[in-house]
Amino acid sequence: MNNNELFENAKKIFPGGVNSPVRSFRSVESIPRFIDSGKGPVITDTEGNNYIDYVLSWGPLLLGHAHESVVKAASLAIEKGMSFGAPTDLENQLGIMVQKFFPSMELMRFVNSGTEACMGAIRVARATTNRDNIIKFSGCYHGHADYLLVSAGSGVSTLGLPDSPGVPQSFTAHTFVSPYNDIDAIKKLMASKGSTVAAIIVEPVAGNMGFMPPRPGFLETLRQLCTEYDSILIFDEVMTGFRVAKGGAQQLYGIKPDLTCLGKVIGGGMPVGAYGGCKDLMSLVAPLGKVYQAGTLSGNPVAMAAGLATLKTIDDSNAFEKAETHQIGLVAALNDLGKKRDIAWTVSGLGTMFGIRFQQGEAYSYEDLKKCDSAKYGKFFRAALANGVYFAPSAFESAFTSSVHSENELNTVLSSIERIISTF
Ligand code: KE4
Repeated sequence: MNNNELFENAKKIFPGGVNSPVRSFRSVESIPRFIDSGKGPVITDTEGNNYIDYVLSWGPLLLGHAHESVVKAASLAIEKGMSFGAPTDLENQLGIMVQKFFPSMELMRFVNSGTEACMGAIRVARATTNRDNIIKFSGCYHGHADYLLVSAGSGVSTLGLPDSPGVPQSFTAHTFVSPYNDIDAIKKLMASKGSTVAAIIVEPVAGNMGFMPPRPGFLETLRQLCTEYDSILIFDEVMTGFRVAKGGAQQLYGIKPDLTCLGKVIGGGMPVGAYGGCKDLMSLVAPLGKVYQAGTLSGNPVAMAAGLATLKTIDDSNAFEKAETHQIGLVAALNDLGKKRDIAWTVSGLGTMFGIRFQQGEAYSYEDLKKCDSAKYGKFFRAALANGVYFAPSAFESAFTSSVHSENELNTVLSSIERIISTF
């Protein structure tokens, strides 16, 4: 069956033919490519077309596709049994590796997704403060829990949804939204509501409204406000963990959140999320405390093995540095090309993630970003894809590099972009 036939079949089974909306290519006016395999920096679709991949499963694959040590570890785990619903040493080993890079996570809980991690963290924050209200920032995405689908980024923005139908008004009544990077706005909101706020949850570097770094002072202000009003500061590092730095944004900016959410890289491509923080807070979680959260496949040994092999490789090699070098080289070269060819785009990045925005100048808020030329991004995406380069199929997403994106890929990508940009 060819790609189009596969997609027609898929649409008879799944809404929009996909199992996650951002994969649908709807916002870039194209149809998704059905992928058959991946190796290193390259994915191959079912028709044998190769693409240099900058989505990398939306961030997890810092080591690229089918990394030898990850495949070997997962295969060995599979041969010993897929799942036990009982503790394994693999969970201990991965937890210790996570704590090595995120020492603020004195106690943690593995779950199966970033969504679950954010849900767990917010439940702990509400329990410890005995408060109901939370604050999130417009354009940030923290998974698809009902009360977080408010002014959310990622697929919600990609598809231009006003937020999701099916979420009762009462479920979002305790969710306040403040503009990202707006220090005065959050100070005002906390001045009026702070004593009722259980938690502020933030993407410390926003990756779900394109790539958007924090303004100087923004994260520090959140830390001060949470301390002042006894609210819990939650860093959602599902995307930024092991991406903006090995120890995430909390290491990069030297700010200690009360709770951290992780996902993506810590599973090495397998479904893993985690939330954690200081012992006092996490001791509230059942069975130690009364905050209930559970999961059949939480800490699944095969997923733990894949995550452990990934973090071990990051720990004892220069994998992260290689991926970072590629990001720096690519972003610089694309900005140079933009200046040389007078392209109205801004390419920016940090660590091993980056964003391409058809808009000039920095974007520091969701409002800024919404002014970008997403139609032009779609045209760029389609042209790049036709030339074997797979960027994020949405202007509201970030892109990622890996340790196996080498000079060779950089040169190939740049010559492809040079070729297509002349058609713009
Ligand atoms: P998951 O439930 O998709 O594992 O994680 C939710 C989540 C939480 N927090 C942040 C900062 C995230 O970026 C995500 C998920 N990211 C999207 C891409 N921006 C996942 C891709 C998708 O939805 O298919």
